[in-house]
Amino acid sequence: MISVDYSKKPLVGIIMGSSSDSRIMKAAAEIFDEFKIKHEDQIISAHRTPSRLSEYAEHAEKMGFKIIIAGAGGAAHLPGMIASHTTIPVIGVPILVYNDKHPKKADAAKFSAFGGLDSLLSITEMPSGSPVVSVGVNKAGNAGIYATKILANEFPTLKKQLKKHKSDQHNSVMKESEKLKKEGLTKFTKKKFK
Ligand code: RP5
Repeated sequence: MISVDYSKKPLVGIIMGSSSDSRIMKAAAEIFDEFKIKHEDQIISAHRTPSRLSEYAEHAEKMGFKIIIAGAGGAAHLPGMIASHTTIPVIGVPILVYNDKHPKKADAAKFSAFGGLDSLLSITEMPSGSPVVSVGVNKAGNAGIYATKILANEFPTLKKQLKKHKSDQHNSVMKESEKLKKEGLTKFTKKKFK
């Protein structure tokens, strides 16, 4: 019997290494908002607030989170470190660092030196026995959809909504394709990317 109301009790924790990541991570929140899944969002830095890692993991377990979505850029230890503190499955979001929080600092690069590959490898190359799954660089929205799919195993309403989400995507591609066919590639592209 299902007793939890996922629209009232947060079953997902979204965390990120810095406020710089929030513009990317908001795509996950937008998916949850669309599906009316309550989520709790926090900043936890694996490097700047290391003591919060175990505290947060304990908090997540107490709250009964079923999934944690963790986004980080650069060295990106957050997803792996949280995963090492808890049995709750973690979805990592590698972030192509914006780092424009300190625009006046001489060494403030807008993007990480390795264009997000650094965080992708850091998240996916966890040692055997301590897994974290990862979406693509900056693909926080996919993390949201994936988490919704996991929750849908338990909540049939979400499964229905996901099916609709899929058919909406199908219809939107069909609509664009019709337009492209009617207008021809040259006119279509000129209008779309003017
Ligand atoms: C990482 O360093 C964060 O996840 C963020 O992507 C990056 C830059 O953070 P700030 O220096 O802008 O706070 O730990």
